[in-house]
Amino acid sequence: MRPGLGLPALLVVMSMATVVPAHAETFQVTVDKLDFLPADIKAKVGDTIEWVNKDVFAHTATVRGDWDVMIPPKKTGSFVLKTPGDVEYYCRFHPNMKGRISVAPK
Ligand SMILES: [Cu+2]
Repeated sequence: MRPGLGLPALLVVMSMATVVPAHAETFQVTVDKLDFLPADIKAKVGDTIEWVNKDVFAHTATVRGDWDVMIPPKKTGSFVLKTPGDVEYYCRFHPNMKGRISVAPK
């Protein structure tokens, strides 16, 4: 008996992998003990920032007058960068937590 499903299943897996756009990156920022690490990131439009919260309380990544990402305790929050420029973000619950993203055009 020949196993009939092996090759088609492999092709499906390979075509799924090619759907991911090669040029967009994901940057991880660890949130630990009231700190964004790294606090300074260089990215470009279309990239994703993913915050990984190691603390047992919630944080946010908030840009005044613009976007706001909730980062629940022991979970992640993410945001896709849409506009170029330098952004400074902070946590609404702990305003002395600060980070910076320098967003280059695509
Ligand atoms: Cu916070």
